[in-house]
Amino acid sequence: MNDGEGTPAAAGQGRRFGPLGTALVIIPTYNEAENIKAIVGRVRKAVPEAHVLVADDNSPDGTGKLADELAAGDDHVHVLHRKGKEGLGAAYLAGFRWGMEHDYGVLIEMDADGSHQPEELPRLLTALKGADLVLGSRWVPGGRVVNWPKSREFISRGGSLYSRLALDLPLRDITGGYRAFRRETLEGLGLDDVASQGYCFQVDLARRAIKAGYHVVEVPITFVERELGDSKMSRDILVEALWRVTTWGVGERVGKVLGRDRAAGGPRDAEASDRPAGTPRKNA
Ligand SMILES: Nc1nc2c(ncn2[C@@H]2O[C@H](COP(=O)(O)OP(=O)(O)O)[C@@H](O)[C@H]2O)c(=O)[nH]1
Ligand SMILES: [Mg+2]
Repeated sequence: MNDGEGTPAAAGQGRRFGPLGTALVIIPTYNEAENIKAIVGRVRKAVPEAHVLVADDNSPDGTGKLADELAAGDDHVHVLHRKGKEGLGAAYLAGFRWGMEHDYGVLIEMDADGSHQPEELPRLLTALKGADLVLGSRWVPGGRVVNWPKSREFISRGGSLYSRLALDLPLRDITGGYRAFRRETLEGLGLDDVASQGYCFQVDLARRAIKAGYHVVEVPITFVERELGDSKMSRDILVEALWRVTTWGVGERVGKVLGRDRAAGGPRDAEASDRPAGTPRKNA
């Protein structure tokens, strides 16, 4: 069923999509000295025409310096040095901004630890030819995780299910961080007011894309648990995700009820939520 073209998760089929521009693979890093060289090398081999941006939060273990060495020997590798640890979301937002300023047509999110296999990038890019946003998905048929403790799988599956139900999203893997965006999609998501971090950042972007009517496709991936270095997952990251997703979900429900009440009082208000599914807010 899943042939690499992906599972459509939202309306939008039949639309014509423009050609993909040059891709920028953004790799956020915090203490990934043991992984950075291998992962950049694998990306360069898997998609030689793509560029890489390492967004490093001044890692104490010298990841940024190692990235500089890679960049010095390869004009397709770039480094964004940030002041200090500000979380995954902030690093991605800075990376997106850098990529858009430098005119890349595709912006890709990928972890440094090997969990997201660069060898799967061509499949994500193929799917993006017919989509606004492609999510690498562990929880669609064909997707899987390797070497993940049951506890992590439970948290991840539970987080996606909770987000799916609370926010009414037609997606299976909502917290994953292996994604390919067309730049027009990112431009249409209103990133200026994104405050979420960690997993919540990924839920936030997926939610914005679906609500804006973009065509989002999930492509099965094999997620491999890191062998080197430590996870930065923390209790705070989980609590933030739970708190924000619940707040968004309640807010949406309240908004719907109030909208319905107002609509009952006059047709003008009903119009506001009447954009047909699959019509992007911005033409992507
Ligand atoms: N720049 C930056 N990168 C981060 C930060 N936190 C995590 N990362 C990176 O984000 C990616 C995913 O983090 P990881 O610890 O593997 O999370 P896990 O896969 O959920 O356990 C890795 O490449 C990390 O180095 C941060 O605060 N700043
Ligand atoms: Mg990881």
